[in-house]
Amino acid sequence: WEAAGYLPFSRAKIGAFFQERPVLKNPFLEDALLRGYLKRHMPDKAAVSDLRAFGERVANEVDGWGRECEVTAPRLVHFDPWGRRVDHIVTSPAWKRMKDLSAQEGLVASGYEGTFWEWSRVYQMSKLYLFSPSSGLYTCPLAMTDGAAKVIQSIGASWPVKEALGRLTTRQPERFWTSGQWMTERQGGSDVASGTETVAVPQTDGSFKLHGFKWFTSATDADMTLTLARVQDGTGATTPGSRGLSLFYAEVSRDEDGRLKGIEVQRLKDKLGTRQMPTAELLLDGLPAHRLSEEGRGVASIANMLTITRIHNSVSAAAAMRRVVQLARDYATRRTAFGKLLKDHPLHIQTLARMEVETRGAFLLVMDVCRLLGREECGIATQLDTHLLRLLTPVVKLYTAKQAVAVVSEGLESFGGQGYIEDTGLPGLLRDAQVLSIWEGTTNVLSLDVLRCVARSSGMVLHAYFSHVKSLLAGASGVSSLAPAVKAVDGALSELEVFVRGAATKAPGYMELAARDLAYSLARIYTGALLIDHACWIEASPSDTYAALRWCENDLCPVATKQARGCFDSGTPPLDAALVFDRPTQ
Ligand code: UCC
Ligand code: FAD
Repeated sequence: WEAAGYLPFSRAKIGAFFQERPVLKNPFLEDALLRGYLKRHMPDKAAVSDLRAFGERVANEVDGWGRECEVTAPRLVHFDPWGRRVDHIVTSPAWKRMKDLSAQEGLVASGYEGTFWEWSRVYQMSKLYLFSPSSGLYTCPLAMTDGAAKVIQSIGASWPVKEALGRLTTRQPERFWTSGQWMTERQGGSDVASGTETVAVPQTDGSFKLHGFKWFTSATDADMTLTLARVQDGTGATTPGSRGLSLFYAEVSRDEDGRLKGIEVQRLKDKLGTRQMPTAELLLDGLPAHRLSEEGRGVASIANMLTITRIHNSVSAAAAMRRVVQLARDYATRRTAFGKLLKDHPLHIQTLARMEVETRGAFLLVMDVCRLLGREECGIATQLDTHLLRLLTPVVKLYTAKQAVAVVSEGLESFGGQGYIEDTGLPGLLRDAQVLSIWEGTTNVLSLDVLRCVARSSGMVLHAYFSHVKSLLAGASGVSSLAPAVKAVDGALSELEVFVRGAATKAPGYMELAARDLAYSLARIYTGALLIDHACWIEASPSDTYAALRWCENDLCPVATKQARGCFDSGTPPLDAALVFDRPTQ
C-alpha cells in the first residue's frame, strides 16, 4: 500500500505545475542602453569591468541582502532592560552590510576621487543605478551622505567638518560615516522657510545647542547630519522666514551612559514603503551643533545638498524602471498563457516596449544631468552647462519620479497576480517608487522651483535650454530614419518658444498654473532630443532609433496643448475649486 502511494493519510496532492519565478541576471550585462551609453561616452576599460563585476555581485549577493532589509524592518528600542532611556534604532545585519559594501565599492567616494575626470559622476551614478533596486533603500543614506559631502566641500572644509568630509568620502568601512538631512518640521516640509521652528542657542565657545522637533528624518542611524535652525539673539528672539535660517552640522553621538546627546527619538514612522530604512521623529533637546553657513543663508547653503539628493532620486527612479522591465522581460520568456509564452503575445510585448521607451528616456535624461554635474565639478562647465544643470535638476527629479510610479505599476501587472504577492519582492518596488515624487521636493514644489530659476536668470537658463536642444537636433539632420522624431521635437520646441515669449505678458497666477505642464514639456522635449542624439551614434542599434521615434509620438509640449484649451486662464482656478469641493446642494 505504502509503495503504491495509497496511504489513506498521505499529504494532499497540490498538482505538479509551479510557475517559474523571474530571474535577476547581471543588471549591467542585461542593460543594452547603459552599456551603449558608456561605450559611447567613457569607454574606459577599468570602469566597464568594475561595473560588470559589480552587476554580478548585485545579482548574486546584494539582492538577497536587500530582501533581508525589507523583511527585517528597523525597530526602535526606547529603554534598556533596566529602564534607562537609550533610543536605540535596531537595524538588520543586512542593512549594516550595505554600509560596508557602500564604502568598499566607493558608492559615495567615487564621486569625489575624480578617477574618471568629468565622467566620474556618470560612473558613480551608473554603479548606484545597478545597486539601487537591490540596495534595501541604502541608496537613501548614500544620497544624503553624498549631498552632505558636497555641501561641506563647497563651503570649505575646516574644523570640525574636515574630518567628517574624509569619513563621508572614504572607502574604508570602519571609517565610513553616513549623514542625515533634517529639514522637515511639523509645520511644513515644502515651505521650509515658514515651517522651521528649531532654534540655535549660542554657546560661549562659539558652538550652538539646537532645540526643536524634526518631523521626518530618514536613515536616522546616521553618524552626523546637516540641518536648519534659527539663531537666537541675546533676548531669545529669532528672525522669521528664509532670512532667519542657518545651516548647522551636528554629530549623532552618545554619552557614557549610552544616551543620545541632545536627541530623543520620539518614534519611527509607519510607512507605505521604504520600510527597510528607519525614518524617525526627533526631539532636538540641546543637540550640540556648529553653524556652517553665514547667518540667514541656510536654504541657499543646503541647496547643493538638494541638487545631489535630487539627482540620486532620479537615478533610483530610472533604476526602478529598469529593474521591473528586466524582470518582466525574463518572466515573459517563462510564463505561458493561452497556449504560448507571454513573449509571443504581441500585445504583451507592446506593453513591455512602452515601458522600455519610458525607461530609456529616463535613463538618458538622468545621465545627461550627471554628465553636467561632472563637468561642473571638474571646473570645465560652460555657462550653458551651468544653466542646464540648474534647470534640469528639478525637471529630472519631478519627471522621472512620476514615470517610475507608472512604469513600476505597469510592470507589476505584467506578472499577473504574482505581481501583487508580497514574498515575490515585487510589491516593494512599487511602494518604494511612490516616495520618489514626495521627498526631496514634491512635483508641484519642484515645478515652482523651475519657474523661479527661470525668472531669476532673466531668460539665460531657457536660452541655454533652447540652444542645447537645437544643437542636439542639428546632429540628426539628414538622418532619414529619425526624421519624424526630429520634426516632432522641433515642432514642440517652437511651441514652447512661443509659450515662453508670451509668458512675459501674462498675470503672475497664469505661470503658476502652467508650472507643472511647463516642467513636463521641458522634460519631454529634452528627452526626445537625447534619444535622437543617442540614435545618431555610429554604433546605435535599430532599437535606439525605434525608441526615439516612439517617444516622440507623445505630446511633447503639454503646456502649449493646455494653453490652447484655456487651462491657465484666470477663469480656471474658481472652476477647479468648485469641481474639487463640489458637494450635493442638499
Ligand atoms: O525629503 C527629504 C528626503 C531625505 C531622503 C533623501 C533621499 C534621496 C534620494 C534617495 C533615492 C532612493 S529631505 C527634505 C527635502 N526638502 C526639500 O526638498 C524642500 C522642498 N522645498 C523647496 O525646495 C523650496 O523650494 C525651498 C525650501 C528651497 C524654498 O525655500 P525659500 O527660502 O522660500 O526659497 P528661495 O527664496 O527661493 O531660495 C533661497 C535661496 C536663494 O538663493 P539667493 O538668496 O542667493 O538668491 C535660491 O536661489 O536658496 C536658493 N535656492 C536654490 N539654489 C533655492 N532652491 C535652490 C535650488 N534648488 N538650487 C539652487
Ligand atoms: P506639504 O508641503 O504640506 O505639501 C502637501 C501638498 O501640497 C503636496 O502635494 C505639495 O505638492 C502641495 N503644495 C505645497 N506647496 C504648494 C504650492 N506652493 N503650490 C502647489 N502645491 C503645493 N524630510 C527631511 O527633511 N528629511 C528626511 O530625511 C525626510 N525623509 C522622509 C522620508 C519619507 C518616507 C517621507 C515620506 C518624507 C520624508 N521627508 C524628509 C519629508 C519630505 O521632504 C516632505 O514630506 C516633503 O518635502 C513634503 O512636505 P510636507 O510633507 O510638509 O507636505
